Amino acid sequence: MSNKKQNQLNEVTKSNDDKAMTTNNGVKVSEDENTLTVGERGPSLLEDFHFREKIMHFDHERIPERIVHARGFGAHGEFQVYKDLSEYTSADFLTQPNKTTPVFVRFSTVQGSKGSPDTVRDVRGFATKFYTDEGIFDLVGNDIPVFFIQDAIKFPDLIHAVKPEPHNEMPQGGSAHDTFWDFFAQNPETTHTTMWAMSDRGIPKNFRQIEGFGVHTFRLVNSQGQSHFVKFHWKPLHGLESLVWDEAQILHGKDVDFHRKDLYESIEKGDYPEWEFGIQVIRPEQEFDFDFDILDPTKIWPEDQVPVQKIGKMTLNQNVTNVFDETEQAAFHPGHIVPGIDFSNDPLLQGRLFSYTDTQISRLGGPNFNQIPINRPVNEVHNNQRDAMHQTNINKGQVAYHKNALNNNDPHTTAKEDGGYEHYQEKVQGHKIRQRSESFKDYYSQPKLYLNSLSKDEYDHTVDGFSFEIGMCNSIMVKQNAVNQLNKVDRELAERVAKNVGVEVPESNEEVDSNAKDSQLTMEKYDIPLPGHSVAVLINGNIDIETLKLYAQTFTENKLNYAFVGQHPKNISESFGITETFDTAHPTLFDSIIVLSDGSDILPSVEEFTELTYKHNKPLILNQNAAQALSKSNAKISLEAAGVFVSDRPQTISQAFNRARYWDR
Ligand code: HDE
Repeated sequence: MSNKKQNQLNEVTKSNDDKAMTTNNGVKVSEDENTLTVGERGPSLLEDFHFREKIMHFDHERIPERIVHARGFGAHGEFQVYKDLSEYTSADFLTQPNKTTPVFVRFSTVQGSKGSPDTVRDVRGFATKFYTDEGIFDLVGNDIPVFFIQDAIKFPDLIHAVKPEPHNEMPQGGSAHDTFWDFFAQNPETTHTTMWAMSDRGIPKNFRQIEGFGVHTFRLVNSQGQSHFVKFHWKPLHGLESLVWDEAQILHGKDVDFHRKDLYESIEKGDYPEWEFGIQVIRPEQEFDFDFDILDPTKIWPEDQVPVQKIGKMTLNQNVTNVFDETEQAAFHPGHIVPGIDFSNDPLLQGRLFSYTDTQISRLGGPNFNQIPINRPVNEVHNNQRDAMHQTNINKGQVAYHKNALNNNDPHTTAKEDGGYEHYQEKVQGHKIRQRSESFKDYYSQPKLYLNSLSKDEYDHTVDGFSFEIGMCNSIMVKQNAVNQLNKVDRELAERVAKNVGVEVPESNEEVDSNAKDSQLTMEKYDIPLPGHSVAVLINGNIDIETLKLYAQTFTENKLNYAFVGQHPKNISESFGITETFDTAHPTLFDSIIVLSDGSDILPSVEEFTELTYKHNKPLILNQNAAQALSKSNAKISLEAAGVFVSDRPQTISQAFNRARYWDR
């Protein structure tokens, strides 16, 4: 994190080291084990102020969780723009390549409550707070570039449909239930985003390897007042990866913290997650040049038509000191923008501009949430707002109004030329109506574009995603209606899902007649770098320390994470040993395995580990002994299959692990 925000946080960071315990009023505490009672076995006394204060504070430790995106994890970092973008914007942090802007990012799931598993099938929130010198810019985005609905007035309906059903509060952390799929079928604008969520994008491998999208169309405005329409993107420098659904489900139990742990540990180790910041730009005169409406948040701007320009880089390089104080109290808001950035008329964005401040008032207990350290801008704040719950400033002076003569009219306003925020002066005319624009009503072309652009494996996984989720519904009517919707996009998808969930294939083929593709929609466009890959080395029998050292050295050279997994924990040398056993380690927690055997029979746990790694299409390296023994065992694997390497050389990792999954196994 860069200095400015760090210094500000340091000022309020408290350590207990070498400190005497006190009450909140600063009185030193002499005893913290027993309440004040009359005699050893007598009743407790109300005058025990230390006890009452301690319990009272504890009773109020929790605050309401976020109504959506309750489950999340954050980290600090910094952002730097590559070049001066003053052609498009006057924003100081986008025009000064020498400047480092502190950021705080919170990743989240949407549906589940605060304690729900990380690896559920869901959209992921990707919210970034830029602490710029001109105030806070929050980019409150997701890892999927489109949203389920087009108008903010439908948000409560969407969320009521996807959240656990009210009569039994099930299911937790997922959309595989009747009300979501009923909403899907009755509200066709949901089709595009649902297509993404049912594909591999819905089950990301971790937070480091997701893309991020501002979703809405914003404006960039330059110092001459010229505006361009823009969409914001985050492109991960660690590639894009997903889980396999079976693996994700096992992880719900094996490690509910799978994603947050990965982020936390990567940062602790110094393997800092990084993204490039990108913009797609549409000139004002091009607004109506496309076969979609650029204000419709259920549409992408296909990158083959409007390429993403990479304009900067973000690095997350510091974990929080306290998750509640920072991550839980972080208050993001799409309405937090700075000079040089403005809104479009996207009706979903416009509604969000009300919701986020409103929700913080009940979640964070009043309108002064901006004074909480994580929410404070790094530049100074001066205005005439006063009082209210949890005021932590001491506001000096007699005057708290504008305009005034008593205080020289301070705090004074600032002209646009000197950095005052002025809204883009868009000319708007019309009748007051409640009506969806006709240009928003093509619900199916872009879902078809998405499906056409997937690889065969990605397409098959999407069929599986729909089949699981719709298959989990109880109502035959809901299942049939959902499949009828799919039939309006893609006949094959509808036929396969109908068969898998046991409903009728719709009579007529209503699919979108288009083979159009976009090259940037498949996840396979990214290479997967070796650093950060995690491998479990399974020790079957006695493997000499020199061999293990050789493997460890190769892993370290290539920045891999690794664990030696054996039957019992054992310190082989001072610096390393068998750190994990077959009881604590699990194949879903690693990206790949290497099996080293001394020629003895394969242990049942090694066999199980190997089979599951194989089933989840991950790379396997077997030494000659292990390969021989496994071929004689009952393990359900084929040594000839893709991604199974027989080798005694640690260097085989660079060949074996350059693909995350061998779908063609
Ligand atoms: Fe949100 N959303 N949202 N949302 N959203 C919230 O704000 C809301 C939408 C997103 O890590 C809430 O502080 C409405 C789109 C993220 O703290 C709430 C509408 C996108 C986060 C809220 C939307 C998002 C939220 C809940 C429709 C992607 C988590 C707690 C008009 C572009 C931020 C809170 C964090 C959180 C309302 C739609 C992303 C209730 C009314 C579209 C990443 O204010």
